[in-house]
Amino acid sequence: MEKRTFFTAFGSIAISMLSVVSCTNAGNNSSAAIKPNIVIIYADDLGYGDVGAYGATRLKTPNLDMLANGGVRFTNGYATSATCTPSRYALLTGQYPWRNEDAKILPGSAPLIIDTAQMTLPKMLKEKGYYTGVVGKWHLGLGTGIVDWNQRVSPGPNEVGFDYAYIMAATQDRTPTVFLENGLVEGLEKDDPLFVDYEKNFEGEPTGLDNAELCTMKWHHGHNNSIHNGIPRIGFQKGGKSALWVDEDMADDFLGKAQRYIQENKTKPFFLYYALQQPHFPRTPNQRFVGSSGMGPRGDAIVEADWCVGELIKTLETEGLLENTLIIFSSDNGPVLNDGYYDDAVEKLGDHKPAGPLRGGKYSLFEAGTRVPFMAYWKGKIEPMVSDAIFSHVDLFSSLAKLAGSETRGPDSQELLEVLMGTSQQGREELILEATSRTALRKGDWVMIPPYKGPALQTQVNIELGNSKEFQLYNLKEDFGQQNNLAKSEPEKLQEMIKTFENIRGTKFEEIEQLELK
Ligand code: NG6
Ligand code: CA
Repeated sequence: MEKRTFFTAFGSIAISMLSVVSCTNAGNNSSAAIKPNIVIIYADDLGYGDVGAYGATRLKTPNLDMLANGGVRFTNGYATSATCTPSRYALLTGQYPWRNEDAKILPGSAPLIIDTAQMTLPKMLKEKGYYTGVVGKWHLGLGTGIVDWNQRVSPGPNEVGFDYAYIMAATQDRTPTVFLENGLVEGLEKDDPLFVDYEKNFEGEPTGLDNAELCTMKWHHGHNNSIHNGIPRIGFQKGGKSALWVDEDMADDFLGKAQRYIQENKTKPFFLYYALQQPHFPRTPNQRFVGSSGMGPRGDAIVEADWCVGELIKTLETEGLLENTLIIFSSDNGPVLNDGYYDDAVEKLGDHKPAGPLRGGKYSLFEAGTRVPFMAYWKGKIEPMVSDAIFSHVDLFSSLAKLAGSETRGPDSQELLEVLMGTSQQGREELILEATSRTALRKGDWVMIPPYKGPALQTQVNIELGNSKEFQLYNLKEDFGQQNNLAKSEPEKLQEMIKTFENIRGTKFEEIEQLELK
């Protein structure tokens, strides 16, 4: 009776209390009721062997190890390409990069290579109610041709699905050496406009080639155009002095923006693509990290990147978001020591193996080109485990779509959410690997690399590219380091692999070869 009276008298209050209770439950009960935040942290040129959890011993990466050991640590996680632009293109579009002939390493003046009509990862997430942001390295082109850096630069990240964008246009070694916030060069003053050119220098401007006395970092190959901060770059630029970045502060700049993005958007589901610039050239760790690895700037930059990841995790924790955030960490391609400057990476390497036990490195069709550290961490939701399933970054599109409740799928992207979450080990059956426009096939335990002309060794970077006059066939289960070419002793397997390769590529090998070597 009393109860009835209560409900009659306070009917509306009782109802609103009930809805408060159900909301709170939804908040605690992460994925089923509310959408988790998604953070993709993407390092630049970090190798399979550069992380403690993947076997590095001299190099300490406690925060990456926490993600790897507390989540799913993939041993067969792949970037789609052995270089940056194509890998990032596939990550954001769910499409293999070799389907787009513009998806190659781009100059800082290149137009945007993602069609603004194309479906993208951030667009798809936006449709499902996510706020979307990118902080860090872009390298997918900006504008439509001739860019005026003194106006809003468009189309760019905002036009392909990002609500917020704080980026460097291309790479740290390329002009323009400025940040853009939602298309506008940050800190630019009207009376000192910024100009960029990749063909010719601006009259009177010093270059690495002619003005070695102005360079504090010495170039080894390439990297001898405009000088900023004592570092000669690829590409020419003039003016925009107030907007030029300080290389040693770049990690702090990006981290600060990423943290602010999280703090400002914590009440809605958000997606953050945090694209670290380390350990790509030029390696300019902040003074706080100089000497921290004992391996010179490359090691120090990795220690710095690891610290950035730790700080970002702390922010998620402080904001009470860690249990409702899926964190994915990986790298856009494999490692390189000397990519164009003298910086002691080779001299101070000691016994550290950036590629771990894998053959090759950045630019290579061998495994170290594309197989990278890759882990998925979600506190309280993902059980710690090691997964040997094959998972490519191109699969993140469809897998995250499933997580966000979207039916949209990427053209080459397999929906492998359970694999990502560690509840299944059924990964991809096969995968096309790409390195500087050459392609190969991974299928099951096997890798087939078709014959390619061109040098076997890229001498300047000292990396085996995977080129050979012969077909190459490796069984990764028995031969992790790809030392025994079984193409001659396993002719049936070879034929099967060629057939699968041609089927996926949609063209005969001979035509592919001509296409890529012209
Ligand atoms: C190469 C650069 C290299 C690096 C790379 C892009 C020369 C000689 N080499 O052309 O230093 O910038 O492009 O790297 O210029 S990536 O990780 O962004 O793909
Ligand atoms: Ca890269």
